[in-house]
Amino acid sequence: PDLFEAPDYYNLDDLLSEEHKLVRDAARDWVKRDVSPIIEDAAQKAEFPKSIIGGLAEIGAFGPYIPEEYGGAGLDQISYGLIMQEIERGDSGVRSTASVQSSLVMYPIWKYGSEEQRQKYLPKLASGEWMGSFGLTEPDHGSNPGGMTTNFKDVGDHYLLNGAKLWISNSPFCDVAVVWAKNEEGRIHGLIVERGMEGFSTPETHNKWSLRASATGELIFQDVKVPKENLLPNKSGLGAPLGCLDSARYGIAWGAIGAAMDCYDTALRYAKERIQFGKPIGAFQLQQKKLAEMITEITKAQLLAFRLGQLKNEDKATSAQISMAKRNNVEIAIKIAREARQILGGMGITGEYSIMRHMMNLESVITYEGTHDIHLLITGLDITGLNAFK
Ligand code: TGC
Ligand code: FAD
Repeated sequence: PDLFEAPDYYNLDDLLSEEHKLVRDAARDWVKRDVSPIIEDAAQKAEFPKSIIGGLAEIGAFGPYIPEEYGGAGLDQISYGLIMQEIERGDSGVRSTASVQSSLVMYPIWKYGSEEQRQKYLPKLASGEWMGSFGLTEPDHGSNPGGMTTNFKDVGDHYLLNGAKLWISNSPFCDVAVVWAKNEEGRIHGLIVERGMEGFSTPETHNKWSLRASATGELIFQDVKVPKENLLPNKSGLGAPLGCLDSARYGIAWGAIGAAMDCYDTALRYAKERIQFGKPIGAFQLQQKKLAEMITEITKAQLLAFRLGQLKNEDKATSAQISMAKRNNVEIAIKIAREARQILGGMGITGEYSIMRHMMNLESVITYEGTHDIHLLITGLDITGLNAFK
């Protein structure tokens, strides 16, 4: 892993600014130094490695595009994407932690929050002093979050929150949670819930075979008294959480390329060194086909992500364009992981190499932030105007 070489078949680097490359290289060096050496062990133990929180903050992974006045890194969308790519080259679970903190916790507070909320939460989230989680999914409402039953009532000087969220990244250790719940009229609002509020608990979900280095759990609310100033005032309705998902899904479109790059790089190196029948296995046409198709798909994914990044920078990217890139790039990454694992033969199933871990992680990535099916149906709706969800 120390020798990682990033595939750049179509000279994408020529399109990047000096800042993009500096940001990317800083993230790459940090992943190489502080993530790759410890991540396999963390995944085997099913523990989130808290020691990396400071490093994530330092490379700008917490709020890359949040303005500097709130502690963010003030970078553009392509830098944000490149940071996600490099982190996911290390591990999708680590990228999850960064995605949630940036796009699902800091983003809604920045976009939908009051000035007081921004001042109170964003700097501490940017530095990693506080960690956040995002509660949208419920036991009975995953792909269809609009059906949620978590709810809050106005009881005079505060709200009373009840309900439960499932499959929540970072929940077991989060200090704050951005929670989506319906008011008495059935309108969805975001509430900032803080650890320590009475009636709020965050049990961990165990026995995952995927994303083992990321902590996943529940958010349970039993008559939690939420101060009125913790309601996000500037946007409500399902479009509010979906707007956060747009930003996180965009980051995943880049992140998945990182996982794919790492699998390709490992498989290419192995294919050149492993000798069978008197020659490197990379000399056999069947292995060349696998490797050639991998680099082709990685290159296409890079171009898709880069162009989407330009559109995001101009504030012109549509939700459907983001869905296409998330769906495509995660799919190519999972296929590359499966092929790369086979190139390593028996060695491919061990933790000596990162491929099997990436492969299992990507099973979560293809499911969360909108499943593979949901993103296809979003494209279907966009091109036909006919809604398969209703
Ligand atoms: P629909 O009627 O289409 O829309 C309701 C309102 O939302 C607006 N909208 C959007 N706004 C911003 N961004 C988007 N992407 C939007 N998509 C829709 C829409 O215009 C409408 O606004 P208004 O003003 O008219 O009310 O909603 P629907 O109920 O039919 O659902 C549509 C569907 C299925 C596409 C959507 O619900 C969906 O995307 N489902 C998938 C759920 C999902 O992605 N969950 C992710 C949970 S978080 C997570 O997985 C984190 S993992 C993080 C990690 O570890 O990295
Ligand atoms: P379901 O919605 O029950 O889907 C089951 C199957 O049915 C899928 O294959 C789906 O594609 C298919 N399906 C559903 N509807 C349709 C349809 N209309 N047409 C065709 N097929 C359909 N959520 C959060 O809110 N915050 C988090 O931090 C978070 N982190 C996560 C971390 C992990 C590791 C995982 C696994 C999930 C996380 N999630 C999180 C939840 C994630 O977003 C949901 O798992 C996802 O949205 C799918 O919901 P579901 O699991 O309930 O599946």
